[in-house]
Amino acid sequence: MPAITRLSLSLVLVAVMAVAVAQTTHVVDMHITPVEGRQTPEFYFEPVGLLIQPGDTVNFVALSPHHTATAYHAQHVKSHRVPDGVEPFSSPIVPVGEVWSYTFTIPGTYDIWCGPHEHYGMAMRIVVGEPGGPAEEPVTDFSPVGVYALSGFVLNDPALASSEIVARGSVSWYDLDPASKVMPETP
Ligand SMILES: [Cu+2]
Repeated sequence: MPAITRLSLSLVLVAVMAVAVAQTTHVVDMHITPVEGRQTPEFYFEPVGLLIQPGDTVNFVALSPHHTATAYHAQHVKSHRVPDGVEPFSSPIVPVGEVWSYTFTIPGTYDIWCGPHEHYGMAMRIVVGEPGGPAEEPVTDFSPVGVYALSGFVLNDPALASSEIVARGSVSWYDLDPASKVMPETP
């Protein structure tokens, strides 16, 4: 093989390896944690806010039963809170101890919810590359077919602003205002 061709091939291989190394796998745990003095436990993703890069994969790990990781997509629910061009996606109910993986390719802001626990505030935000898209708008319609109940308060928490997610890289459930995790009293 001529030297020049060997050199080109080496450069291509180095480029391919660099891309492979650049793709990171992140972990998001799906929790249920009892709260002292309250009948209802907390249902949450940890971290609840995460910055990743296009091409990165997130492993959603079920540490407790009956969780899904589901995009707020107009083909699932009324609320559309993923960037333009993203296909609807959802895990099945992830068995305890198992993992469901999704690779994010399109940049922007993604809001994700858990099918069985949206009512209890189990929602999260992932920024892929840089913020953008409909999830940049605050939740205003607390609809039974949209961003329902406590999940709307969680997604509106100042710590989940995408600028905060970009600045911190990762936002813990425990970084949120406790007031965002409790249903307001209904008269
Ligand atoms: Cu859940």
